[in-house]
Amino acid sequence: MGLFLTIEGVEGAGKTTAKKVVLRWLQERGCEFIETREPGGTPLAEQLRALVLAEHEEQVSDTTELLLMFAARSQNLGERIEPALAAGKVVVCDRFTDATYAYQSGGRGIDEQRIALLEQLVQGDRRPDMTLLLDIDPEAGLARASARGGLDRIEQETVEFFHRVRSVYLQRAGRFTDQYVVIDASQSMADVEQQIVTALQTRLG
Ligand code: T5A
Repeated sequence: MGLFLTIEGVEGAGKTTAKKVVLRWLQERGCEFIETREPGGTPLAEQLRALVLAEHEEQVSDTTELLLMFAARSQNLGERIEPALAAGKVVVCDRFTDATYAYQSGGRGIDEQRIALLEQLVQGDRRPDMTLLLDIDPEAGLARASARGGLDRIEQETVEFFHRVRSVYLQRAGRFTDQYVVIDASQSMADVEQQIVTALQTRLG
């Protein structure tokens, strides 16, 4: 019954690059897959993404941000993720609820129990089968992201914010060892690619 694979990490860790490696690996093995991202993945969820990442004249409250992430997730799950998994496909998703724990709990300081409540409401028992965590020092990741272009509302947060985000990711990787594979994303692209391929071969064969 399908396989749900997510890719996580701080800004500029190389998730987009990693996703290409995963998709190529699946393609070479003739696996049926879809790719998606969060927030986003459907026309409505992409509109929510644009809203939550944009700068606004008013303050965006932490709870509003949290709810927009889960609103987009609900739409992506219902329209794309669940139907693909039910059809036996691999779903490759750039970020999912682990990002909410990392950013909205670690970064913003929202109690993780509140996130767990929304997780249950929106996802039921659905959790990723495998998560590739691209781990990099936030300063290095932000330098890569800045070199690429303008920064969105969340990317403009302080370096301390992203240290807290990274710390929650690493805590979760230590807790959910069946789900997570930690990739050293500070290495060269070729080396990161090799680590990803090894992880896929080890976990998925
Ligand atoms: N968010 C999301 C929440 O707060 N809560 C949530 O629940 C969810 C789902 C958008 C934002 O939303 C937040 C988190 C984010 O702030 P996003 O678009 O996925 O999420 O986030 P970004 O991290 O902004 O995505 P980026 O595109 O910036 O980062 P990537 O995809 O990690 O990085 P990538 O692959 O584009 O690489 C960045 C640059 O580095 C180079 C690439 O060529 C590129 O130029 N690079 C390398 N350079 C040297 N060596 C390597 N190994 C390299 N790998 C990549």
